[in-house]
Amino acid sequence: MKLTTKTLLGIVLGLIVGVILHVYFPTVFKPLNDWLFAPVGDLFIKAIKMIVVPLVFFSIAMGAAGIANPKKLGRVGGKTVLLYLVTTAIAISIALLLANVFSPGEGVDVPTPGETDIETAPPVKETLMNIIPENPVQALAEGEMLQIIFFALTFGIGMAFLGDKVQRVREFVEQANEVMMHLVHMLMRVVPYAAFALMAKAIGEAGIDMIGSMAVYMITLLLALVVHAALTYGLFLKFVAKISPIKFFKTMFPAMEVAFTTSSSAATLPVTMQQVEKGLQVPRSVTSFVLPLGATINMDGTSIMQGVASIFIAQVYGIDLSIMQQLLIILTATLASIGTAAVPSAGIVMLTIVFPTVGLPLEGLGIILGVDRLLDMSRTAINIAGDAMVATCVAKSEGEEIEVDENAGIQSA
Ligand code: DAS
Repeated sequence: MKLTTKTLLGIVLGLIVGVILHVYFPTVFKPLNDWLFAPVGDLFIKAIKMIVVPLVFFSIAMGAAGIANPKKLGRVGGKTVLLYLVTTAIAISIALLLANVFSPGEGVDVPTPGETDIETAPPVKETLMNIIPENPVQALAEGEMLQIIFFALTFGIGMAFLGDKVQRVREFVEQANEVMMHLVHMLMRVVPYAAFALMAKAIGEAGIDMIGSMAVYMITLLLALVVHAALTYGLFLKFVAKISPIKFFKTMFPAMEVAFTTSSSAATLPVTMQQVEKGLQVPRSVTSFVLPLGATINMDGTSIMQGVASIFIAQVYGIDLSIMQQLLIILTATLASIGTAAVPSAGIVMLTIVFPTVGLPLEGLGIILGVDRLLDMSRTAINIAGDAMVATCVAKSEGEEIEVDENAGIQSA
């Protein structure tokens, strides 16, 4: 049975068990939660925490090394990275705006886990002042995520500038990154069981209201994805690439379909390239750099999930996030997108960077994990659409003629 199907089954069973226990057998729920649901959920969260520090370091160092060398980056690369970071920041801003408007987490009250509360999060100014780690080893040991990101970015930039002189270091980082991505893949195989336990725990604790809150969370996220694609991409396509957004999305639909079904930008890359080159007439000289880079470091859909999820979990635990903290979410999620692997559910793992930065308990992952598989499919489709949009804008800015041929490339099924 496919992982997606198994996860869906885990979600539905968790929902049913949670409702039955909460409504009819509350006395039975507590021991079951103490001995089954909570331990399974805690072990899964601990496994994510185990892999996130090396995963973030190696993936962000790899991402930075791929973009940082001005000699290689050049004009096209500079424009590409700038557009990727700008559209990601816009994506998160849209996510935070809609999440504050729809307030998906209002109305349910889940007890904040004992050892984590908002007071432990340092003030934003202090966090930003401490972004440069005085002792990178200590930062890695203590899981200081923003410091790890900064160190990984500088390490990757150093690798890029030294080029072939540090080929063996680069190979080590590449292989270590492969290992960490495989661990993510292995960890995701237990998602169906973790989703069942965490869903039963969440519904058993918060009751039926939680189902409604999760529905609002999903709707808010999906709406933010649509607004970002229609508004942000629509405006860039119309006024920068000077092509019809409707024709763009019709041409990219086959690639978005593959992204939706695979939940992997990396697996979709060959189809993305085919559609952008044949359907949008973007030359290989642009696609060969912009699209593989985008699949690695540009994930607007993922950043939207991280923005909406942060507000949702803060509201569920009754934590008020200041505007400054929400701005810190934009910075952290934008930087985290550089390191998010282009594989299924990678975005949920990278939430372990965003949450601690603003003092949100990682246990909140358990509340959204259950429904994440469905949302991963949608956000991955937006991730690749963003890559294609930037490739089109960069090609146009380089003087290439963009003629949309909707009938070229793979026809949608
Ligand atoms: N599934 C990831 C991708 O391939 C995105 C994510 O997990 O958020 O783009």
